[in-house]
Amino acid sequence: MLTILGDRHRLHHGTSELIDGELKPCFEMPKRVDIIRARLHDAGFSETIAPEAFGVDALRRVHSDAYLEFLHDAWSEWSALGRTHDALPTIWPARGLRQDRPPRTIDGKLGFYSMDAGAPITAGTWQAIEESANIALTGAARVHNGARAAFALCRPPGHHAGRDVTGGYCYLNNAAIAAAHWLALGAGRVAILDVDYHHGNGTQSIFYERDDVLFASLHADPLLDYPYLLGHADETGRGAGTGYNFNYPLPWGTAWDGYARALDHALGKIALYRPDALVVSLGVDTFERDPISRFKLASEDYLRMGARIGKLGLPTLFVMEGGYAVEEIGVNVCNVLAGFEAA
Ligand code: OKP
Ligand code: ZN
Repeated sequence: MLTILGDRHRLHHGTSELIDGELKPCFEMPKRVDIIRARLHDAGFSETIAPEAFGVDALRRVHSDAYLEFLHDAWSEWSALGRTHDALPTIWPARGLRQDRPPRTIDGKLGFYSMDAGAPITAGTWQAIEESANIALTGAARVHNGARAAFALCRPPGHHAGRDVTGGYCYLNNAAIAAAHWLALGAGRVAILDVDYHHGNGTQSIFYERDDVLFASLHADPLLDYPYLLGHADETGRGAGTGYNFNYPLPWGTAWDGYARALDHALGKIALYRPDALVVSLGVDTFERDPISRFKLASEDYLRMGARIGKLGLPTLFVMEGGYAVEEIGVNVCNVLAGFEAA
């Protein structure tokens, strides 16, 4: 399995996030990539390459110009006020507030472009998110050029980021950017399978009215868990996108049997769609000992997950999303890749 990885993710290391009403150390940390890299090496996945630079046009297929400009300039505008700690929003564009007049000052912009306080901006955030997107783009290009599959070791993750909104550790939607690139390279249909514990609200919203990208997501029921405000089963797409969005909200405590039933259903929908390529938003926060999640998948289950995805026989790009049981994240990710290759 070809892996695309880089070092600039290290420039993004948020200090704290709001958990249960307290500021606690960020779960989304550079060590996640270190552990995955070490395990890739031990598991014999030694074919690694650095990302190419794709430029802003590849990002503009998914994100608005104003949002990209905001992300690019946020740290300099924040630090110009003498602030040296992470930039976090203090207001959000909730019901009843205007969505059409971006504020001019940085505190207003942070709120306007955020869904929560889960995506701190630091001095190196732009460099890190730009490289993370380039990692996904390089992976899509490699698979388009004939590789059976690739693993984009993206960090920060991306699936909560919408066209013009950050949230849940996400800034640029790497999986969506990869899918859009595949279409630009000539693919007619791309499917995205999101197996992260949390619903991929950003990815869903980006492609909700389109029939050239099918989105299927297995996740904790949004009535119970983050992101709370999207991911129900009755969200099936709109306009041309009607019938191309599939959500599988699952209860807390879901273990392999219940998970596999939903996964098989999702894989069946993807097979019927006959996509030219598959992007997998690969979160392993479904793991039984994940510190912020409540599913019960065991490490061996990730072999089974990878094998089922591999049986589709599609050109496939795995894009790293979540997974916070840091010591076990490498084993779980490599099990998905090994199961895929064995299928
Ligand atoms: C990002 B990804 C739990 C708070 C959860 C945000 C979680 C973001 C997950 N008490 N905060 O989908 O893995
Ligand atoms: Zn997650």
